[in-house]
Amino acid sequence: MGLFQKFRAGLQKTHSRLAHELKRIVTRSRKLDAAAVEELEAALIAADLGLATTGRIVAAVKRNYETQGPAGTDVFAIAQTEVVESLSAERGELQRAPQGLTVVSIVGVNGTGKTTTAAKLAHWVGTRGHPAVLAACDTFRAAAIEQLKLWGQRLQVPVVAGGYGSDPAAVAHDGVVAAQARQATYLFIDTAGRLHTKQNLMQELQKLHRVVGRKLPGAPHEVLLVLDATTGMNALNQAREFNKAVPLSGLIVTKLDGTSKGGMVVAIQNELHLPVKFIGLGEQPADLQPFDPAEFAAALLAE
Ligand SMILES: Nc1nc2c(ncn2[C@@H]2O[C@H](COP(=O)(O)OP(=O)(O)OP(=O)(O)O)[C@@H](O)[C@H]2O)c(=O)[nH]1
Ligand SMILES: [Mg+2]
Repeated sequence: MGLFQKFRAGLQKTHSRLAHELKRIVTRSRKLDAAAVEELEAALIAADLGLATTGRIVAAVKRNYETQGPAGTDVFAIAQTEVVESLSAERGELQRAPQGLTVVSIVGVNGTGKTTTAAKLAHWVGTRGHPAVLAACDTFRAAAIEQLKLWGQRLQVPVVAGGYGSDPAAVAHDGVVAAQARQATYLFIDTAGRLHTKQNLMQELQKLHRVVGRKLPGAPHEVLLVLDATTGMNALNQAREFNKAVPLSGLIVTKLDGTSKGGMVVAIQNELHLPVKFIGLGEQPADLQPFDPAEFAAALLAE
């Protein structure tokens, strides 16, 4: 399956609802009267595209209509262009240290998809010729270590783990040592789910990053916050608060296959000025994909 098809399949819920609405509005109101403009606005906001991007799309549609009339106004194409433009400010590639090991810390609130995403990322870089190691730094939740080990077995990625209740920073430290010994390109650190309001847990995360940085200057090279798309705009607040405690380098939005509000990716990137680096479109390893604004916009807004 090509990237567009993957995005298309994963964004099906958002796409079918949004496209259906847009089609209904344009076919019913060829004149684009005030009521139609309002409906257009409502449909875009319902997909969680956010006020800024919605405003851009509506303004562009109006402008186009005034200069070219209904025949020249392709709402789908205009919306695609505006979505791509509003996403183009941030660069979304997974970083790579200038030399040696690249350490990527995966953080977020409970259940957003951190463990699955860490495993999928290890697989993703592995298929591109970059060996990875996983560090099981969720030493808190029952079965969290086994869950990551199982992924490691399934994807043939080595997993560094300690015991339950052990210090996550110590496991991360051991992860760096093991990854360097194996000459791995990437170390993905799976951290425990935590609420941004729990100060002691945020401090634990800061300590983990400090310890890793002491072992390998420059690390962690990426701190990626995993957000669950089905939580909608709650994710925005999570991201703001996490970013205050541990500076983030990017976002990963998971479970886009489970929501009709996939436009939240656009709103969140615009609000936070943090790049969305990957998106999760399902539970299989290949369902994690690098975020490509053009493919995303095309899949979201195909007619
Ligand atoms: N449909 C869908 N499910 C996903 C996606 N990403 C993760 N999941 C599922 O979400 C559930 C939680 O995933 P985990 O990786 O365990 O989440 P976590 O953030 O590590 O959870 P905690 O460690 O408990 O905080 C699992 O059932 C995953 O299969 C996705 O992109 N799409
Ligand atoms: Mg987990």
